[in-house]
Amino acid sequence: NPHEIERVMRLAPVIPVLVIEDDGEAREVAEALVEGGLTALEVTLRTDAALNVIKRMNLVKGAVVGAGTVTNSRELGAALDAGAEFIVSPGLTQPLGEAALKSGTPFLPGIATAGDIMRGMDMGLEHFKFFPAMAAGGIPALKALAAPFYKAKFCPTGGISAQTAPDWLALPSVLCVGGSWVVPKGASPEEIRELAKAASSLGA
Ligand code: 3PG
Ligand code: 3PY
Repeated sequence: NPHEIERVMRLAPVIPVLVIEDDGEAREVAEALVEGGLTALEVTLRTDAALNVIKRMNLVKGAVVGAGTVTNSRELGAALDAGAEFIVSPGLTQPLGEAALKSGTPFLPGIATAGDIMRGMDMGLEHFKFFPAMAAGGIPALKALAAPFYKAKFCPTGGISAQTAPDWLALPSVLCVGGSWVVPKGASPEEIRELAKAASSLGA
């Protein structure tokens, strides 16, 4: 059920956007994030290791592992075969939207304009990633878009930091934010756990 994405969006205030090159690190990164309170994990399909990362993170108790950067139905199929429990895309095309709905997997497509939202609503979707959140106009842009589409719920992602996340989370249309800041390149599991802890208490 595509609306089950709302359950994923409500697991924690922040969905870490993960770009992991080495699947040997997957397990300890996921464990650190879950220990810190972030349980919805978005593994982007931007590295050769990504599908193996999804498989390995799925072995971590409490982790709800999704795939990000899913841009077409071929990638959707690969992500689902790897065990992705939700699907995130930077945008929304008709072929991807239809394939995602047919799969029944919780689906969070990216939108940046009123037309994007209308295309999603035509498909019965009400939950969207606002991407790229800062570059597409930041909080004023999302507020303006959320006014006419008052039923829509958003996960802004792109250029959001620990410092700016609380302002986004204060918007009634925002259920969570996405960001890469909780897993900086080269960070140790301890550092990731601390960043996750701070992120999981935002907006509380
Ligand atoms: C991305 O595309 O990598 C995500 O939007 C995360 O962006 P960020 O690095 O700005 O958080
Ligand atoms: C994605 O990679 O899925 C995005 O939407 C950008 O973070």
